[in-house]
Amino acid sequence: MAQNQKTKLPPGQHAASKMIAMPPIGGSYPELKKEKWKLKVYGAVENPQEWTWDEFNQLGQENFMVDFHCVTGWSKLDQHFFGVDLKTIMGIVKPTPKANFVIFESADGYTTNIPLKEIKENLAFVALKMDNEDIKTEFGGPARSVVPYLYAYKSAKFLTGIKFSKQDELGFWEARGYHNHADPWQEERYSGN
Ligand SMILES: Nc1nc2c(c(=O)[nH]1)N[C@H]1C(S)=C(S)[C@@H](COP(=O)(O)O)O[C@H]1N2
Ligand SMILES: [Mo]
Repeated sequence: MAQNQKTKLPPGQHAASKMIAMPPIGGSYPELKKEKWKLKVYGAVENPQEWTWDEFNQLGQENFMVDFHCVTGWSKLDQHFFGVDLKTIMGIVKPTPKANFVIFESADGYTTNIPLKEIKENLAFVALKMDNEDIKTEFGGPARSVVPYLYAYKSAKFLTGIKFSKQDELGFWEARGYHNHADPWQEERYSGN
């Protein structure tokens, strides 16, 4: 497919030919079997949910082709995912007026935070397939969030919870010096810039 990659590559990034699995924060991969996996969506919402794998797979699913920018410098352009749009999820759980932030929670203890206003205005989804296959453990399977308009540390692997929160809660890397906003086009890599 012909494309002008330059216009898709944020400053300071280089194009990688494929996704690179970054080791999880704890060092070891959580064992998450689909049969036991659940996604809890809770907090400031009218209809909290705890979906099983089968239930979650019955929600409307879509294909996504997105660019994925890792803060360490590589970008995978045009990466295919298949999954459930956050807008579909929010249409069911219905965040209340008290909800200001979305906190993504992972089985390895990882968390990341994004303002709800931005989630409403940008693409964000829960991926269940990558390149038409189940998401491999090293890439965060069985389900991961993907928020392509921000650096990849805002995309939680091994996703098990989505909390709608009144207050901001710094995530794992956000609390350790990474930029709380993480816009790759503004090179918001570290807090303080
Ligand atoms: N649960 C979990 N999610 C995570 C991480 C992690 O350690 N644990 N690392 C983050 C970081 S820093 C990056 S760059 C991306 C890497 O995703 P990849 O391994 O699919 O490239 O996952 C993000 N999500
Ligand atoms: Mo990262």
